[in-house]
Amino acid sequence: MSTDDQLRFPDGFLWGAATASYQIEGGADADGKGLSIWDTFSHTPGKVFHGDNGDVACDSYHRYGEDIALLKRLGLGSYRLSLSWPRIQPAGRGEVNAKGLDYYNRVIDGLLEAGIEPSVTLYHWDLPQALQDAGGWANRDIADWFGEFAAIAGEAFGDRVSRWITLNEPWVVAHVGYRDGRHAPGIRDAAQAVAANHHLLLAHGNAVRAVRAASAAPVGITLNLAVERPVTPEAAAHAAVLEARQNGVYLDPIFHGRYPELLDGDASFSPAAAGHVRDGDFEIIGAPLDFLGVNFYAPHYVGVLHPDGEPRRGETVTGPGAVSIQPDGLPITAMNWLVEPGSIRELLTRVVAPVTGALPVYITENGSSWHDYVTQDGRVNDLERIDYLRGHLAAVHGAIADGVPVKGYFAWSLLDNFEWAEGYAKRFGLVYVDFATQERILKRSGEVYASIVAENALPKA
Ligand code: PNW
Repeated sequence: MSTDDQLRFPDGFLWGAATASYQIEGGADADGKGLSIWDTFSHTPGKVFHGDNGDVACDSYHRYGEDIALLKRLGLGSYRLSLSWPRIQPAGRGEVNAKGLDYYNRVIDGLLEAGIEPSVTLYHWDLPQALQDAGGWANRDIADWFGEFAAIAGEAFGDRVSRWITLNEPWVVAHVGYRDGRHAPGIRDAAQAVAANHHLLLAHGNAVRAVRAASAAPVGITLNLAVERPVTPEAAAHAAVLEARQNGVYLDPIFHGRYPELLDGDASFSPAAAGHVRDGDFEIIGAPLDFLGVNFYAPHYVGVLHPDGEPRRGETVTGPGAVSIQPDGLPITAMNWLVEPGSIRELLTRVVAPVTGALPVYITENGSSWHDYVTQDGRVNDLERIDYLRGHLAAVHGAIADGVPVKGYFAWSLLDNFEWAEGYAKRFGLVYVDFATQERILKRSGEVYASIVAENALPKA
């Protein structure tokens, strides 16, 4: 698999890039689209850095042809895009907006013409506002609403989509949207968050069944899984609880038909303890999958809170008696996230593979944000992103060598875009976007990625 000077990836390894509807499309009220919770949230003063919103974003609603040309220039085998639910069902239930379906038909057909496989995420956070008005993910009925939406998408696109992802990062939806309120809908309520956790899983299970009824393409879910590293032996118990709260509450129901034992009795983190589980739920949630999608950016370091109850410099309290720590000596991205490539190999070998076994795994997102700028010669010399990319790909290669069946890698992101609560201030793209002119400039990292993709190998250098 490897020669002296390069790390070769397996034949057929799938190379891609990812985006999400609200982060790139714009066209916020074009052609009958309904409001999403991100339209509402981003237009609420104080919620998003600089008051930014996704009204225009990368204008991909109109410029998708340019985006497809960029994917082709990168030589990618697949594009991971998401569907805007309120573009297709403006009220979230019932009536279907034909013009919304038409947009995705144009994108999907354009990708196929360019020889690029569409990998479609059904839900990447832009919930129809009308459904939030009915309780959103905290209302159990959403499992049926989402099943209906998945059936519509399956029937419309199922003949041409190459793989389906039901949900993107349900942990972020429940935890960041309903528990700490940093994302739409901006709710701070542990009871709603733990309900959302369970309803997201039921919705996922219903969607698996609905798309399978309409499409032969493989189906999976994308989870953002945590690597919690204890900095002392005493911190190990805290690390295990934090991993159960983020990983176990999704992996265990999907793959083992139960919530994590470690959280038994904790009604603010275990949907079982909170009384949300009904007979038959785990049969729905455990619908067999064709792959697991994994998003990964950075590990966390966990320590024990000082006995005086005061977090020390660089520490943040993350649970009873537990703190997260920024260890010395590791680079930190513009998001304040640590750079430590070996952690993605640890994730795949220690966290993922013991649960998923022979099931194919795709890295559906991995990438980094830096303070990119255009130099006088019109280039973007994002050397930090190149280091991050090479380091993480080498570590993914290592996990494959360890026996983890990783079948593909999607860089986050194709384009600089609307980075949620951070607005346009945080750039993750392989392509720089000038948001004043919509000019797109391939960064040096994009050139490097294109050569890795063309070689199906990473130079060891
Ligand atoms: C993921 N957090 O988001 C998403 O899937 C992308 O849409 C996003 O742009 C990307 O990673 C980079 O942030 C996350 O606050 C956003 O814990 C925030 C958190 C986690 C993931």
